[in-house]
Amino acid sequence: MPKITAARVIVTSPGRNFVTLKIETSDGVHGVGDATLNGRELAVASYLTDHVIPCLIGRDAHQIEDIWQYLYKGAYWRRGPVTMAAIAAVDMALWDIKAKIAGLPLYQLLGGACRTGVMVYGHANGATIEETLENAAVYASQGYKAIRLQSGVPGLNGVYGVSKDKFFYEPADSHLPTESLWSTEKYLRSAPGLFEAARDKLGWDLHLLHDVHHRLTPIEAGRLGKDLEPYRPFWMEDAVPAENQASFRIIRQHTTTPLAVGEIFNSIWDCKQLIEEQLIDYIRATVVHAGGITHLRKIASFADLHHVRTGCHGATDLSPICMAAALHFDLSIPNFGVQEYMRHTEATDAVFPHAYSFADGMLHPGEAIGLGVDIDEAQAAKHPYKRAYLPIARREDGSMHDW
Ligand code: CS2
Ligand code: MG
Repeated sequence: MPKITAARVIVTSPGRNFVTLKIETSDGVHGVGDATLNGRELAVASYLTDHVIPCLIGRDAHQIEDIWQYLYKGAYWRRGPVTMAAIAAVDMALWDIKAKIAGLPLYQLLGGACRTGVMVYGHANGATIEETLENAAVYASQGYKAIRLQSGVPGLNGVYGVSKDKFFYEPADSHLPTESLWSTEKYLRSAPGLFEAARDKLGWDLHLLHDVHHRLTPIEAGRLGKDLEPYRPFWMEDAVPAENQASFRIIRQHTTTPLAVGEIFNSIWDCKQLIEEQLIDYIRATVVHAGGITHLRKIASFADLHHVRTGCHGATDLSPICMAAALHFDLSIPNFGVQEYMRHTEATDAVFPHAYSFADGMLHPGEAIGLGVDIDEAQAAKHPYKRAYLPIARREDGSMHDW
């Protein structure tokens, strides 16, 4: 049996912070897992180094399910983003090892490919509607079949999802949280115009998506969903903060716009009611933040029973290791919907050489054995950790709003 002989955490910041777990085995095979938790990276690094790695040494690397249960049940303190990102990193690395030993790309171990590729959506954004649509046209010309549209809101100094750099959106951009202004009224006035203009300019063949970033109340979300209906959006994402799952009933009563939620979910318990009551159409939980491939498969299987498809989070704060894991997962499940894809910078790609590739609006994980991604430790060492936070949002009266 391949025994776990060593494991270590590598923190690197090629433009933004990434936390990686590398596990070595007695067979000489190693595996990698993403453990990045944007803005709280070192908490997961410590959880792994101080509390998880000592318990892994000497274990059979093939026992993925047992190790998952051991780390989840054994901690006593279940769930939460730090715990679940740490477990996810172990899980990814162990699947990587198992697939490498089998000599197969991981998706073959997950049941094989259900599709020829994974449809991805890119991010078009701009300070104005015109700028956003110009940017969207660039994505369309690159072959994207699905595009997320975010635009600045007149009267607000900056909006989530609208980046300084058109192609490399990076929200965790400061050593202390920056502040942006929010007005629900102004936003609700401008958002439908973006989609009306988009259908005029881009036509009806593209899937158009929109992220509300937890900014609305359920009744406000119902109204926005209704206002967007004529433009047939693919989805409206994170319409409200989702701690209260029952609140999605109100949104559902008012609109047929498909709903997506879950990029910050950590486990099946965060979406059990949402899925069971068919209150959503897409679940956005990711490999890294929802307990790894092992747990995400459970969520996806449960979702499949309730007509809910997947739409995994894929922002740049998830490392190429998570992206590779997501692609193997996406390729192998029956109820895949879409995969978010924000390209990483060249510096990040140099730290994480990978086999996945983009063509015709689709990503494919490639045929390399394992996850098909690795960490170049010499490159990683060139980029030391740099504290970085996500911004916060305040309303016009100075009070805090959801981000
Ligand atoms: C966003 C993210 O990709 C998305 O849908 O919600 O960009 C989010 O802001 C970041 O991942 C935060 O870490
Ligand atoms: Mg989002």
